Amino acid sequence: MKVAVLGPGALGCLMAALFREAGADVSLVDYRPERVARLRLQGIQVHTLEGGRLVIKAPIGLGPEVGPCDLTIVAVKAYQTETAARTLPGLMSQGGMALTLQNGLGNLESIARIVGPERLLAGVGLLGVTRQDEGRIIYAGRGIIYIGAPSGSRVSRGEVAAVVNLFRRAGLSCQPREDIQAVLWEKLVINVGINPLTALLRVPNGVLLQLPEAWEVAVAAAQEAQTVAQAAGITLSGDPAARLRQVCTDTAANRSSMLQDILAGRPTEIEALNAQVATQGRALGLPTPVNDLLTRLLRAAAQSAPFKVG
Ligand code: KPL
Repeated sequence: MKVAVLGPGALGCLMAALFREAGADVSLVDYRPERVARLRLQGIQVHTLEGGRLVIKAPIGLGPEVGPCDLTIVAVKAYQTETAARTLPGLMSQGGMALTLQNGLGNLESIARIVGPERLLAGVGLLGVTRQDEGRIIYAGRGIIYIGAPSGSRVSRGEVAAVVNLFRRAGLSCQPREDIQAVLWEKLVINVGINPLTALLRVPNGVLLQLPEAWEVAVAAAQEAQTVAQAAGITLSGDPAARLRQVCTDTAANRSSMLQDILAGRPTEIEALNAQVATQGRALGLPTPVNDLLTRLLRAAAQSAPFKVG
């Protein structure tokens, strides 16, 4: 199976490196020629918390150099999905699949607008991976990846199983899910709790468990998201606080993706996370005051960057 990974961020580099290590035919795709040249030279460096370091030279190219691929993994930030999706027709083979492994809601819809829903897969990863620098990442938390065909997709169970096996051969723990829409929401419930709080307070995920006031806000945001999901007809089992606690424990040393974005001065994924909960809550007549406030604070944090003191 020929695979492209779209986006050389933390997750994209990790996927390309692990697939390449496992002998898969994988290429990393970027849109910036200077970065492609640098990454070709230096390779991808994967550091582990135990002090291990791997340098992997996976093929890296601009979109038009790479296709046609049987599987294209979209691993860009949610705010880049619309732009990245425009490269998909040139990357996907006839009958090829596109798999979004992104945070938040709205990515599937943006991709479907360009290539249609029929060959789409959604994936949800609970991994801790931090981008240290260009092409240099820390693999901080080994979690699970769920993959499934969302509604409107015609990807068969056998094809899902083949993709799941590809991930497993790369050493990742991966499971097929028929209810991937619910899994996307389960991850959203976690992200709306952990990401904005860790970004505002500038702490790794595990520290939230030691800050009772921050923890209460994180749990309240997650609970609002779960209520909105249920009102939207998505059945989520279990207690959001327990789920948050588990992920904070499993990825304790990890810097959330939103914290990494804030520290690097990049836009954050707040619009695909807490803002989505607020918008969908409003449409369903449900108040979401905690998600509203966190959305505003993160928007303000981004706007305040040029005025920072100290
Ligand atoms: O998905 C994540 C993120 O940082 O975006 C978690 C699971 C919270 C890991 O940090």
